Amino acid sequence: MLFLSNLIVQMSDSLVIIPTYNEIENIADIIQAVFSQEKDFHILVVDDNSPDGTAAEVEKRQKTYPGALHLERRAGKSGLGTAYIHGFKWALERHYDFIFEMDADFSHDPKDLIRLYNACATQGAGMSIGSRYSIGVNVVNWSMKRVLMSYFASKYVRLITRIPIHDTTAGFVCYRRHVLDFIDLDKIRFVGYAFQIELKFKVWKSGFDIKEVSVIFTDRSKGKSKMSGSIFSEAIFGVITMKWRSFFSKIKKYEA
Ligand SMILES: Nc1nc2c(ncn2[C@@H]2O[C@H](COP(=O)(O)OP(=O)(O)O)[C@@H](O)[C@H]2O)c(=O)[nH]1
Ligand SMILES: [Mg+2]
Repeated sequence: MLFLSNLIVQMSDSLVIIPTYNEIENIADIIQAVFSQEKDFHILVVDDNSPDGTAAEVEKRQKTYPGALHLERRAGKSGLGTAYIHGFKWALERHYDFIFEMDADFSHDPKDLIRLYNACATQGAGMSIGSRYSIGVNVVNWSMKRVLMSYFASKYVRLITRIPIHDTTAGFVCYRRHVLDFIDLDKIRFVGYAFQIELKFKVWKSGFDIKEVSVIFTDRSKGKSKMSGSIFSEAIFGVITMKWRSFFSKIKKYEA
């Protein structure tokens, strides 16, 4: 029976990628929360050798979730963007059809995973985005300064790029496999919020349908944010560079 239940677990079509750096206070709970959802999701944690032992905590739990909880360890802190690229490639080498981005810190509610999944699986989107700004501003516990920065950064990106998305820096996302397969992941250049913008821009320019699903984003209650001034300015200046480049090298359209 155990064998049978393992087989069932191993057959999930969905992989949730969680990048981690010093998330020891959150990692066990977030794993548990994802595995408590009604739909079976698999998890890949991409840890950058967190000094607090996040990876060891994941390893401990792998025995409880054989075949469903995966861990990739990288040598050192190399940024969220490259952690996701690593995770996407890992997922594409396997059978997953729906590939998710999610933070470890409960800012993204695991209950919304199924809503993102449905937007792709039943409503035909190539990419769905857990959006803070599609209906008003759905952010809880951030300082007013950070809400304003994030909100106006999103507006700014929309203005420069013309991308029809309200939350352009969102990091709660579901992709259909063929979308990530089509995008040239080796050409993604940015690391922080700019990485999130760049991917959305390329997916949109390639002609895929993107759906925003309204979610409530809650600031972390445990652990520390890794957001920094340099990540923010990468986004602000990166958008201009990205737009400029797009005039010279056209992004290929996907043909189904
Ligand atoms: N692997 C990896 N994960 C990272 C890195 N920087 C941030 N993260 C993770 O990415 C997620 C979002 O980071 P967070 O600090 O919460 O950013 P914020 O939500 O913008 O304040 C969390 O799960 C972090 O642990 C990194 O350099 N490498
Ligand atoms: Mg966070």
